[in-house]
Formats: sequence, structure tokens, C-alpha cells
Amino acid sequence: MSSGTPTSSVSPSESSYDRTRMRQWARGRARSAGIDRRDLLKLVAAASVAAPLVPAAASPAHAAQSLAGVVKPLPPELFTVRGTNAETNFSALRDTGLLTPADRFFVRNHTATPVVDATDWTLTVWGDGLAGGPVDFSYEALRALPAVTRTAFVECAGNGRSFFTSQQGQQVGGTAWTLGAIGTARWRGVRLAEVLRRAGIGGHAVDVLPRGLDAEVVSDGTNLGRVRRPLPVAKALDDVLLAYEMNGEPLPPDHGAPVRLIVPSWVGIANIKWVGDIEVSAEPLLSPWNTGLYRLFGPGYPAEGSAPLARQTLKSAFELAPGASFAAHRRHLLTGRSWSGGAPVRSVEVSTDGGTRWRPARLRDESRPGSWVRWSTDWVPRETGPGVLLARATDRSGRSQPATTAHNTQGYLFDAVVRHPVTVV
Ligand SMILES: Nc1nc2c(c(=O)[nH]1)N[C@H]1C(S)=C(S)[C@@H](COP(=O)(O)O)O[C@H]1N2
Ligand SMILES: [Mo]
Repeated sequence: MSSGTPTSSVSPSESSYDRTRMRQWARGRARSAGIDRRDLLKLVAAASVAAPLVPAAASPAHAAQSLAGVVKPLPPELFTVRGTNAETNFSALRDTGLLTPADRFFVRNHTATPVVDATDWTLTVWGDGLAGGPVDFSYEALRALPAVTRTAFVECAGNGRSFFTSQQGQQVGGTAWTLGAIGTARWRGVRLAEVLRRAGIGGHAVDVLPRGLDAEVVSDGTNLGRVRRPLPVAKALDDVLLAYEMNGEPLPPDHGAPVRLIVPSWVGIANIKWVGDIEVSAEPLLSPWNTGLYRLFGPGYPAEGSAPLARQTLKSAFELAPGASFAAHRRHLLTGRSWSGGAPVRSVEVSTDGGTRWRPARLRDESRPGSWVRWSTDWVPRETGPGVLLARATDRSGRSQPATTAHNTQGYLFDAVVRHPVTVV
């Protein structure tokens, strides 16, 4: 598997499997992994109203800690700090290539970056989905297994969330990202499938639950335990990596050192950082991150929420600061990026008149699954004053970014066209 090799077109969609998982849970047959069943039910109930569940909605005390929780510097020209997280300023990507340098890559931490020494780290694979007992892998042992590299974005499920409020007037809970909760890197590591096979995964295994070594997450007084999210075996054995390098360097602490999961095209939460153990289960598993969190709740969705989020959606962003100014009657090069977790991007159109007329942008990269494409177009603004730029991508299945996104209480998967304010002087 390299970034040049097309991935399997079979989508291990969770929705049909999840119906079974939820039915089994209702009958007490799926297991709540590491959390009380009643606490999970409370989370699901809370998710159906628009209350902030993601513990990053910053109080001032939180904001001060957040800087301490991230190891790398967060200069304000590159990042906007939001609670325990750092959003990449899209304007800071203009002079970068396809890959996002680690020093500009967004950080999404539920708590804080733990500093884990690779030499005393082991990955334990365990559970009743294995043929035998637990199997440990040292860092050295993982590095000795066949390596693969792959270019993939990691994007938070809530990327673009703030536009539910600023463009659609809707209340949503969670970190108020604009479009910079995404980065693309070249990851090197070992296939999760390779590790699971060596650990003796059985044909009866259904879920794989990687868990981070960062602190337990406490939300609204409930201890949710350590960050963990079940992956169906079909995805785990498909294109998932246990990555130890990012853009040719050892993984930096903030991005999951010594080893993290890379789950191409899926929502950011699937990409568990600082992975310490992986449970392989013969029963369906539930954690807060696939029940109350990371499902769609709201008027258009069932009371127990949608199926757990899997693939990312279609988005576009200009590599510009909000409110950027342009000299009238001069030629400017507008640049940006578009990406999709579904079919790759086929074309991008730009409007410089608020959405009346659209013209095609030039694509600067070959579109590949799980990555993004850079694009550009020229603009000679004629009238001075405030203006709005829009970019709209269409994917190879023919789907285009819509004018609005249906509301969900936690503001996930915003895919509507974003209005980018500018000033012409
Ligand atoms: N252990 C652990 N893994 C985690 C998280 C976390 O807080 N702890 N955050 C998740 C979320 S919500 C996202 S969007 C991505 C962010 O990856 P990055 O910080 O490398 O950009 O990591 C995921 N993996
Ligand atoms: Mo995320």
C-alpha cells in the first residue's frame, strides 16, 4: 500500500453492522467497554439536545491549561488556540505543499499530550477475539515488521462546526472550529492487519478497540475513561496503519508518539493517538466515542442518533485569513484546497460575487482518495468594499457541496459552501 495505490473501493460502512450492534446492546448483548451502561445511556440522552459535550468549550482557566497541554509552539500566525486544541490558520498553508508540516498541523486533544518514551512503551493486543492470550509488541518489534507509507488527511468530525452558527443561525455544542481542523501528512508504519494477524485475530472477532495513553476524560462530572473508539474488523483489516513516522520524521508527541492509528478517510477520532493497547472483541463494543459522541442527533435523526460517523464529507477552504484585503484593479492569485472522505474531488468552482457566477478553478494535484487537492484561480476585483468569496467542490460521484447542511446538535460533518469575507481596497 502506497499513496499511489488506489484503496479498495469496498466501503466497510458501519451502518448495517451498527444496527446489529445497537440491537444487541438493547438486549444487553453488546458490551459497554470501560464505562457503566447507565452512564452511556445518559450520554446518548444528553447528545440529543444541543449542549456542549466535547470538554473543550473553553472557560478561561481551561484556555490557560490548554497551552500547557500541547508540546509544540503555537505561534498565533500559524494557530488559533481553542480550549485544549489548536486550529491551523488556513492562511498558513498557502506556502506549504501537499503535505502539512508537523509544526503547522492542527492538534485536537481531549486532555493533554502525554510524553511517552518509545523505549518503555509496549502495545498490548488482547481480548476474546484472539485465538490465544494477549500479545505484546515493543516499539522495536513494530519497526521490524514490513513498513508501508501512505498520504492521508486527519480531519476532526467537527471541522467547520462554527458555520452552523455563523451561516445557519443554529446552536451546536463542541469546539468552534472554522475550517482548519485538518492536515495531510505522509504516514509510515505497519498495517494494523499485520499486527492483528500476528496477534492471532480469530474469524469470530467483530470489533477492535484501540485506546490512548492520555489521561481519562471527565465530561460533566462523568468519567468517560481513556479515549477509545471501536472500529469494525472490516475497516481494521482494510487500510488502517499503526503509524510511527509523519512526513519522514518520528511521530511528534502532539500527534501521537510513539505510535498512533491512521484510519484513512474516516473522522479524526478514529485516529487514536498514543495507542497503548488494542482490545479485539468477539462481541460488539460501545464506548462514549461511538454512542453519545460522534453520531448525528437532531430533528432529522433517530432518538438514539445516526450510525457512528465513519467517512468524512466534502469541503473546500481558501488559503486566506478571514477579512483578507485585496487591492482593486490588480490581478490576485486565489488559492485553496478541497477534500473528501468519499469519492475523490473531481472539480472545484469559485465565486467572487457572493455566489451568482461560478468559474472553474485550476486543480494543482491529482485527486486521490483520502488526500486533498490544491487549486487556484485569478481574480481582478473591480469594486472596493466588503466582499465574499466562495469555493464549491464536486466529487467523482457527482456530489457537490450544498448551500446548507442539515442541523445536528454536536455540529459534525459540516459540508455546505463556506462564505469567506474579504475587503477590497
Ligand atoms: N488518545 C487520543 N487520541 C486521539 C484524540 C485524543 O484526544 N486522544 N483526539 C482525536 C481527535 S477528536 C482527532 S480530530 C485527532 C486529531 O489528531 P491530531 O491532534 O494529530 O491532529 O486525534 C484523535 N485521536
Ligand atoms: Mo476530532
